[in-house]
Amino acid sequence: MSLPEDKKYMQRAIQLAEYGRGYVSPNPLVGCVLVKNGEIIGEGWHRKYGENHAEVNAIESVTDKSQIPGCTAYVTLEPCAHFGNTPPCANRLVEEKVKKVIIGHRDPNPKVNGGGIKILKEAGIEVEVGVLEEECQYQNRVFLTNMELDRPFIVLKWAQTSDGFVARENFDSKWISNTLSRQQVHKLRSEIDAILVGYNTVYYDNPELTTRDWPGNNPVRVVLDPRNELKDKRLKIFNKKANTIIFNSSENLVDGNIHKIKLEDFDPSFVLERLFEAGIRSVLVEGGSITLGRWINTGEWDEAHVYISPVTFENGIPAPIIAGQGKLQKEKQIENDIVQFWINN
Ligand code: AOF
Ligand code: ZN
Repeated sequence: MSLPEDKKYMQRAIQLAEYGRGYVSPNPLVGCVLVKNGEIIGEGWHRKYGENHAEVNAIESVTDKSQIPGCTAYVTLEPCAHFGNTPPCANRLVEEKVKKVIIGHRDPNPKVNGGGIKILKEAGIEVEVGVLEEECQYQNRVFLTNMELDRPFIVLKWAQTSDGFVARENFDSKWISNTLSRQQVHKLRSEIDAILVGYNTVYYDNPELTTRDWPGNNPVRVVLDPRNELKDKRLKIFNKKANTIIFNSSENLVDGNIHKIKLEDFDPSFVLERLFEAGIRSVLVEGGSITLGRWINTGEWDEAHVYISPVTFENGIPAPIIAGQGKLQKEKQIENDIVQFWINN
């Protein structure tokens, strides 16, 4: 049974884990809090892929190490049991003589999958699993989707007018959402591994697809070019600011930051399979309406972020419709825009 106190410390661990978003992929977000006699003595989170796990950072944050034996560790994810980039966290918790470990959710990674819990229990450590489990799982929805479905997590995003258009008839889509909304999209880009768009979006909008309005890493830019039309090197997606993958039907080629991958079939499931093989764990599908429509038709999406502006176009390219597939989870106001967050049923 979890006590209100346990939830409080787990909530703090979730908050710490969140600082890793955008920096730890393909790893999960993990936070850890060490508590002794009702006081937090150490805190840590997994900061960057390849570096220390959350538990080790929490242990190392304790100034007086003699306080560690007998403490309780709150970890959002089951401590690992394997030698990967770092040694197993479960062993470290045993060595440090932690008395109790409270875990948010089990790690489905086949290298862990209960193994961490087993190590702790065999060493006589009290273990509790499932405190704020849903919250911890929601925070790690990208990692859990990767582990369970062997595919990237897919977020759809578009901006539409209040009368339901994503662009004018001439494909001009400028000035639908406001500046703050566009900044929010850059934040979203900084948290994701890749942004995917179709050829028309590159041709008509010439987007750079970077996170220039938000601190953080640029995602990989992915363009679908089934008719091999993408030639003009002045287009911004060819600049050196990020890597670009171009799926085409004629060649495989690596030229600096530009990777061309030949595909026979541009069905979303094949595209996703190749991206997953390339190490991409989350994809933001940003347009245009044909590409988004294709993803919606196959049902291959997890979340959709829809920016609705008060602007009206009266006619133009219609916005995708997901109401039949998705459930509206929440709505947020960004100045005069409304953002809807949908999740796939
Ligand atoms: C933990 N604490 O903070 C994280 C864990 O490649 P490595 O060595 O970093 O291992 C990555 C795997 O370890 C990852 O897939 C997941 O199963 C687990 N991540 N475990 O105890 C952490 N980030
Ligand atoms: Zn670990």
